[in-house]
Amino acid sequence: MKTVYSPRHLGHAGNVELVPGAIVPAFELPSRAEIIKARVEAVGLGPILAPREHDLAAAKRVHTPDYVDFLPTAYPMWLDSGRSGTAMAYTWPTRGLRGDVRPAAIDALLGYYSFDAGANFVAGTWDAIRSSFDVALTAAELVKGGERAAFALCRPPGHHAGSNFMGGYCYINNAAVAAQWFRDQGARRVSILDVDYHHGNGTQEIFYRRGDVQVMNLHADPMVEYPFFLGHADETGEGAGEGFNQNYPMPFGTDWERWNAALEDACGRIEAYAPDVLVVSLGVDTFEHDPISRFKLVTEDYPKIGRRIAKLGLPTLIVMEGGYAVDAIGVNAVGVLTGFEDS
Ligand code: Q9C
Ligand code: ZN
Repeated sequence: MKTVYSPRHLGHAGNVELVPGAIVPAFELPSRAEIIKARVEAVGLGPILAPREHDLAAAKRVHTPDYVDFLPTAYPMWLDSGRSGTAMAYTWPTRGLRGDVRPAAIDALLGYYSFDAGANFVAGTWDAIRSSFDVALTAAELVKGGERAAFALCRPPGHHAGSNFMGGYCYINNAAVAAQWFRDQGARRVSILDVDYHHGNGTQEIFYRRGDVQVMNLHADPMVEYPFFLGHADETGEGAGEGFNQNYPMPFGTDWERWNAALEDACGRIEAYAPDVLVVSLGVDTFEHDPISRFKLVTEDYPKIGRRIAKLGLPTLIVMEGGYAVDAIGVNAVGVLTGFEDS
């Protein structure tokens, strides 16, 4: 399997995030992608390719143009306003406020275009976002060109980013962009399988009213886990999308047996939908030792995920999302890929 990777993610570094009661170094670290890349090399998964640059028009097929255009301006605006360090939102147009008037100040725009304080900017953030987008589309091209599968080693991740909002370390929704790109290239139906620990609220929002992109989401119950406000089992799509969104919220402590039952059900629905191509949002924050998560998958489980996905027999684009147990992230993420290759 070929991997697409860019070192331009490295500038997205030194970020901070809010945890209850404190501002701490962000869990979403540059070393995550470096350790995955090193593991790809160590196991000899296949060649590692640099991305080709793609027009941002492909991002504007799933995000609003004003949102995409805001992203490269965010940090320059932050600097122009006399600040340095991390640009972070602190106010949001929630219920009772005007969400229909785009404000002028960067302080307000950061909140206008986000649902939490988790997608922050430092000097290299836009370049990393841009490279992550290029990585996803370059890997998608490999799959379109006939590869059985390709691995987009995206950083930053994407699945919390919706049509006009960022959040949860995500800015451009790489998996959604790629799914839409496959459609625009002639795929009739695309399935997205999101196995990240957190619900992929952005991906769900983008495709919720569409029947041409099926979205399957396995994640911790949003009653008790981030992103909290979406990801319940009764969210099955709307209008033309009715029946094409499926959520599998699971309790803290979920282990392989329970998680695998959800995976089996999701795979059955994908088989019934019979898509032309599969996009996997691959998070390995389901790992028992993940510092911000509460599932109990073990290292030996990850190749089993890859084997089950391979059994679908579909052209498959695997897009990197979350996973914060840095020491194990390479073995776990690449374990999915070698499991796929072995079957
Ligand atoms: N800092 C992904 O896995 N955690 N995003 C909020 C307070 C947000 C995870 C806890 C976790 C976002 C792509
Ligand atoms: Zn996650």
